[in-house]
Amino acid sequence: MTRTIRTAPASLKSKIMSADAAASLIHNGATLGMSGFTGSGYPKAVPLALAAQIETEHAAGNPFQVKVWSGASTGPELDGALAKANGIDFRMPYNSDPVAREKINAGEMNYCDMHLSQVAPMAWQGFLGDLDTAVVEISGFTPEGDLIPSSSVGNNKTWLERAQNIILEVNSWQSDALNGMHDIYYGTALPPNRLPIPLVKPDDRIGQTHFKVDPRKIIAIVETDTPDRNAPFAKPDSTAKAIAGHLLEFLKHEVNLGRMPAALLPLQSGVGNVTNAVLAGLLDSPFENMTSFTEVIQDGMLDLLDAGKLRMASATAFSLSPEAALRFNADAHRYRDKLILRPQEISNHPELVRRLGCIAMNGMIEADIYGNVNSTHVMGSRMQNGIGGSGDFARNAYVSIFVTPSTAKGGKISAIVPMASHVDHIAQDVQVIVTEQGLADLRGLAPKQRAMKIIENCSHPDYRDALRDYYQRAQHSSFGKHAPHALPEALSWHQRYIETGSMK
Ligand code: 0RQ
Repeated sequence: MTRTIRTAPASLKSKIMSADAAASLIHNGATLGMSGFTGSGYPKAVPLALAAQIETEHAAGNPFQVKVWSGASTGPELDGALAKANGIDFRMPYNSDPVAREKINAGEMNYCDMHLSQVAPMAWQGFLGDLDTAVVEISGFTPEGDLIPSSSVGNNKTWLERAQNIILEVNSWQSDALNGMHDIYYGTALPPNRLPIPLVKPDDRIGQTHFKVDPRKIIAIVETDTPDRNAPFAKPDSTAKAIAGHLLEFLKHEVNLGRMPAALLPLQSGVGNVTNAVLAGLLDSPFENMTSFTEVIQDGMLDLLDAGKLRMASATAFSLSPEAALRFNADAHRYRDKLILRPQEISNHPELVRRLGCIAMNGMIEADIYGNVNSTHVMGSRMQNGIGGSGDFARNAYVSIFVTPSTAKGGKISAIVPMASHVDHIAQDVQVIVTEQGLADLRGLAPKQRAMKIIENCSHPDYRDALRDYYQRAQHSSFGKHAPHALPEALSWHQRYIETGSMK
């Protein structure tokens, strides 16, 4: 194992500068490829300095905006600060920052929400345009001048290769033990030269531990010592525990019927409190020797590793609470051999998700009575976060599961609606729906059979009669009787919420 060094090799020492000096190398209109995925491994100093610079330019009456590409969500020092400064003209492929969300929903920021596995290939295909500067956090250099990745890999390999210039932030807050944890695969190519990806088990290593970089492209190195965003998880409440309980019963049932091995299949778990609660539920389950092939490593996965329930996890990033991040940093050498971080085009690759047979578990905004799922657009028009990796996994999983409380906003919204106000996951990609009310196994069912299960098993009692009533009437009035709908009443629930603040 090569030794981690925090400081730049002698040949790059002249590139070390302040964040302000590095930010001044970024020009109005630039396209920036930022590191960062679910609040980990994003640059923290240069974006803040750039935001201040943008505010100064705006105060002087000068236009200044940039295009920001990333892995997924970043942190307040990046998306928050740049959005607040009105500094982002275009953002892709995922955002969860509240300030940026408001700008997007006010129609003031162009946002291109993409499947996370498709970002790097699309950058190589040229559809996204040129990349001016990569701004990438690393945890150090090797003595040979290669880059030791940080707490997320995301699209960094692609940004480092595609960008004309590179600004590096070397963050000494990141654990030394990250060195050796990553698996950076350099074998991707565009058709007609694309080859099978040689990964057949979640723990296979198919690449190298460090990023290659052309040192001539490095224009600045900034030293930082700042924690990742690390949002806390809520303690599982009774709703989350009930959802986890239904899901665990389902998995036990699948094993008993011989449809899944006793160690299950590689788990993919989306972000959020409910999916974290499911991981907590697995602690007390009979499953041993589990693996995970997923996007993010959450608190629940560290617990499963500690308990010896999870053998290993493959992801592209950490997404830990502040306490879990401290726990990881204090003991990172122990976790290192059980965790692999890969580029997101590999962690989320449809070929691999399908080959490994992942159990995909993702959150959602709403589902309709036929099982179409909306993960992104509240009331059909307001962007919450983005599709993230849910589509990469849902379409290709061995079994695709969506979880949600049956109501939102204190019961004023039903998560089961007559017709989804926006569809991210078509009914064919949605095999199981779970709420605290129960579980609907939709595999092999026709639309009308699905509707009965979803209404009876998953909807909240406050809305169940109204859903039954809608469905009955739709069967009489519908143009076609395959998946009956009463139009335009189908979306009247959403309109009622917009007009009165409640779907009731
Ligand atoms: O809003 O924060 O203003 O109160 O949505 O909802 O219940 O806390 O649930 O954290 O699991 O998020 C779909 C957003 C669920 C998430 C979504 C409101 C609710 C609250 C959050 P407030 P909860 P979660 C891998 C997979 C897409 C990306 C993905 C998500 C807020 O799971 O972004 O799957 N998924 N990635 O009040 C109106 C409804 C609502 C609603 C919830 N029906 N109507 N508002 N909310 N349901 C990870 C990555 O790809 C990085």
